[in-house]
Amino acid sequence: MKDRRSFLKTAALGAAVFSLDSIASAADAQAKKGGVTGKPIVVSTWDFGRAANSAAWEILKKGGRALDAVEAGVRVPEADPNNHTVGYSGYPDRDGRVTLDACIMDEFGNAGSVCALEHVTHAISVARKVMEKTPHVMLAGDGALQFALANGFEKENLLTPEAEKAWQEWLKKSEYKPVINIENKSYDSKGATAFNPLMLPGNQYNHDTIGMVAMDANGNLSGACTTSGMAFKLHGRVGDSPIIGAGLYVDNEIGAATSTGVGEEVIKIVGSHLVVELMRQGYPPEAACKEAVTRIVKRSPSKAKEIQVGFLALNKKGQVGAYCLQPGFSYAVLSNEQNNVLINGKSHFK
Ligand code: SD4
Repeated sequence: MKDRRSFLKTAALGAAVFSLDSIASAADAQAKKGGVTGKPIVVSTWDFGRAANSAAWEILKKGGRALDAVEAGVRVPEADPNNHTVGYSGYPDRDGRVTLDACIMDEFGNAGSVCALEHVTHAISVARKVMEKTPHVMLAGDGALQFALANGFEKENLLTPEAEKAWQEWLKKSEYKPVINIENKSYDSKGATAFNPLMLPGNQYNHDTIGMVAMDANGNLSGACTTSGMAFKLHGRVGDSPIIGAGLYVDNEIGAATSTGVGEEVIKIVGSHLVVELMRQGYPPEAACKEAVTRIVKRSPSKAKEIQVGFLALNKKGQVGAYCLQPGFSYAVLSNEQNNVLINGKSHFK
């Protein structure tokens, strides 16, 4: 049997020599060290994940279903006017239109999704309705809006004055560079070198998508992911967040994973599905996320240096792990043992 240290060494040599034996012992070692956080448990991306976790916990602590918890959880940042990367007050696309992407998945493998949805704050709840009320998985654009309005959602203006102002500012140069923030480089004294609205000093939330996965007291898993996508993107651009397997994946036998960052890179490796499949092979959550990040680096080493991508995973044992490209990716964990702690994910680049 190998200990955790030798497992990590083996892992560094690459997946080819990543024996299942070493993976299993690493998971056991993590469990012995208290890495198992048990059930119920909810985890979500970024610092705003804490408020979202608290809402989800209200349901989980009463023995409620993980699906209800993740929906309630991500509705918090969706409604937050100070959050410009999710839901209401999200930064618009380059035409000034706020378009939302979201998806949800339950313990039965059911899935629902909306992409490029306008005028409805709670894209996640529309995604859930798609899952529960239609034979489809995904509705897009006008069709998604039409469906939402037919199902009782109100038409709203999501573009707040603050977000509009940032867009107007961007229009002055209209530089088409919808880069994602790289957190540690966000607030140097000279400001960002390239204009990046997500880096504006004083912007309370320079973070991105909320991805949340949870396990309820019955041991069932669900997940939700919702975003306004990249600021000032091309109209019609859709990221990874509403794509089942890319931005989110749940397999109730194995675990669940979600992602944040530059969606194009996540889509190309079908990131969240990859993480869950790696966990099926025995990888602990962090190692699975790390391998997914490594694939992005291998595919496009120079691009990987410029962008942020983070994965967050929860396995059926209640173990949590994450890994990202750049330092600064945080995630929040709430369970009976973990009091909504904010953890900094380990990163590929230091
Ligand atoms: C997207 N993944 O639209 C989302 C945005 C995001 O960190 O998560 N940014 O590509």
